[in-house]
Amino acid sequence: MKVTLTLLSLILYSTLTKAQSSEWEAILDDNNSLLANVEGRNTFSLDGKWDAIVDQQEIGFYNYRYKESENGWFKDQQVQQPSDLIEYNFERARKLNVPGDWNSQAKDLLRYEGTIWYRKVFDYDKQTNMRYYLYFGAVNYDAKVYLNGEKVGEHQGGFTPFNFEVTDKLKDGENFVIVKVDNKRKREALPTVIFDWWNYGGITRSVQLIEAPQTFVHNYFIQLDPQNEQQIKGWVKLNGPERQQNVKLSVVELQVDETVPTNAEGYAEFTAAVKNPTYWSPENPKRHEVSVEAETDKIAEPIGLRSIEVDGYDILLNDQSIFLRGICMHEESPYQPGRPNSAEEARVQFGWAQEMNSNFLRLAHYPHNEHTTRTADEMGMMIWSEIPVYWTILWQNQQTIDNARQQLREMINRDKNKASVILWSVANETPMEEGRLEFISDLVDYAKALDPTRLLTAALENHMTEDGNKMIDDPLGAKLDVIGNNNYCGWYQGEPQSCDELRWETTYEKPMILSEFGGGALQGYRGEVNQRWTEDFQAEVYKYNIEMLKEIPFLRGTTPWLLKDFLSPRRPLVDIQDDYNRKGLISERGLKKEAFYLMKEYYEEVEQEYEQK
Ligand code: GCB
Repeated sequence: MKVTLTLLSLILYSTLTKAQSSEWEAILDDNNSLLANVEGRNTFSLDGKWDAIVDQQEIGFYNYRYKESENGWFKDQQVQQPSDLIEYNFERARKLNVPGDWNSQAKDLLRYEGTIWYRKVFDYDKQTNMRYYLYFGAVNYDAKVYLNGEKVGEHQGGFTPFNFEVTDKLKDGENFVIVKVDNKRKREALPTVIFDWWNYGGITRSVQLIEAPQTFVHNYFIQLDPQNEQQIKGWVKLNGPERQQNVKLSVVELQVDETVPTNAEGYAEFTAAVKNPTYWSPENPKRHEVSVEAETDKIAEPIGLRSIEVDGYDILLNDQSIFLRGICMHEESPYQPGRPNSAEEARVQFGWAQEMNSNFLRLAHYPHNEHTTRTADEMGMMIWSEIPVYWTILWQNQQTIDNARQQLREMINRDKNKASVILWSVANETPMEEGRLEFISDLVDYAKALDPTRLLTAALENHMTEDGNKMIDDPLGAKLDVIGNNNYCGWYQGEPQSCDELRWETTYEKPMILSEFGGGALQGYRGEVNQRWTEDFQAEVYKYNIEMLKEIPFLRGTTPWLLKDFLSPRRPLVDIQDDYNRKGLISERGLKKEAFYLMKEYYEEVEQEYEQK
């Protein structure tokens, strides 16, 4: 284990710690900032059938002068007087499952982009001495939330969780939540108007009412100290009237029993020695039960301890040089279109990846369901998690900048205690436009300040040198720990058979992950190796790309594009694509294509090579 600290890293570390606490300070001061570890709390599920009104022109929100209406509209269940004109009725409305995208629940909603009003009526036994938060795992894209007719808040961004305190608005007895969900694509949004996946709308992840004592453990960050692998390090934040308390951090298995006093803001930092812990790894995804116990609240969570760092071209997990044998994955159910919603579905797809000898997943192109990252923790899959800064974002628009920071913050906040997540990615295939470098650099700095325990990456583009080599010299590379790069030799560029001759250069002495490569095939369609869309053509693309990979000296991981065919409106070719991006190694019905086995074989070789190191 590395224990030597240079002066430089000490200075850097203390600067980082300061930056870290100040960035977190603003977040933690916000009463509605994300609660850590929802799974570990007392919750009341609001999942199930919700009443849903499709409102294409947003008549429930704007009046006929296109002004936001103050008076009732769809945020209320009904207007009071029988003589009133009422043109909506939640009772008789269609029902939609929550969690769930609306597109896969009804034929007429498959391509719907607009507003749907959701309502859930529920009975609740409210306790007078408790506090309550309404928690949404994710709503795509714009959510306006009302409880018992009063607005509790809104949120933009389709893939991250959010919560609002509703203690004052929640009633003992019958309550109703109404959510206006709008998934219209917008130029200033993240992602913007064009992207290569289905724009699944709706309340796509679970909704829960969280119960907490008056003063409760709002948030905590507990990880192995990146500077000392014999110690855990972090902070805890209480919320409520009694913020100054003694908080006990314990990990029974590791004989950790540390009590720290919180300050007037309810905040305390801690470090605690851990005696020879079993480190989390894909081979042994060991997690330790960690409990955070304040005088008024207690919460526990299994947390894995591992280190992740770079050294020149190497990526070190627990000080061992590793190769990330990965695969990209969109968030779609294993056997049908639509957003998945269970750990079982994550397990099926991880099972496929592991069968291919993978130890790593790139969760494209947005933060996936928490089932996925939690399952990764359990099953020992390392994770690349990214925000949808994809293609051509409005780099200089303040609203876009703020929203990117918000989505990044929410992604990190939710998964910061998960050992599986080793890489945060801040962008995918972004063009060299004005404002782009500043925009993404700021995100890298922000992510580093929030989380100094993980590595930062982005999927960059490359260009050809005069000698016909591939060159990565994107100035953004200077900010990153690991260089991601997407390259489709044999599919978008050149013949498959030319790919093994391609040579790679980079100006950075950093590890590279080939974060996308591959080609499309319709499963079961066989033919010649030069016949596009056959499994044979796809296999040929993989065969020669794999030969190319073996010659890249700074390559430390690959995530081919991708595990499974997925729905995308950009793929209309009849009888071949039929709205599916066909670059999966597995079809949308779960059937493997030839190229799957080539990757499996390649990863087996790499695994053996790295075991011998
Ligand atoms: C890419 C994008 C990915 C697309 C893929 C493709 O470079 O990052 O989102 O789906 O190419 O299939 O073209």
